[in-house]
Amino acid sequence: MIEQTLILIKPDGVQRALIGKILSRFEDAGLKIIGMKMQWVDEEFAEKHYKDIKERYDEKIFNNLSEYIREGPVLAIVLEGVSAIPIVRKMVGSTYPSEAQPGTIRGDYSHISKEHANKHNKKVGNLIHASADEKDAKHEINLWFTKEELHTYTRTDEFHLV
Ligand code: IDP
Ligand code: MG
Repeated sequence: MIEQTLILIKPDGVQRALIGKILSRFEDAGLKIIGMKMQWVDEEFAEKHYKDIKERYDEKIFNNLSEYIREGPVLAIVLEGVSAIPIVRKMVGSTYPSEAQPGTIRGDYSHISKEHANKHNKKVGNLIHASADEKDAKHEINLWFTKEELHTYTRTDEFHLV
């Protein structure tokens, strides 16, 4: 099934100049970029984007995450492709860089551990966000993009992808 999913290159990914490398991986895997913008996140927007995090984690982790995502501009991208949601999650890798497999974006470009981050109240600088499932993807795409900001076009290699 053709799916759409939202990714964010978080402030550390932008500041470390990893935008090109990260986007290449998705383009190379045949995922189509159908929307893209650079934006600062404010507190209210962070809460909307991470609406379930307060229930899943404690207040301290949420505040830390909210600060992290507001450290600098983020790049928001909508990717489209067959089974895009789970494929992109696999390419992104585990939440905690120290646990993320080599070959994944988080595994290849970051290494902080959850324990270290929590002990020193540091961010888990894991470079990228990706929608977890269909419900989150829908919510996040609607939050970040209007219909007019999402584009339809054909990639020249598209016949290889189906
Ligand atoms: P995900 O980004 O892999 O989907 P989630 O559990 O949805 O992981 O958590 C959202 C974000 O919250 C993570 O990407 C990370 O930046 C931050 N986070 C998660 N757990 C911790 C933690 O234990 N300490 C600090 N930050 C955390
Ligand atoms: Mg998540």
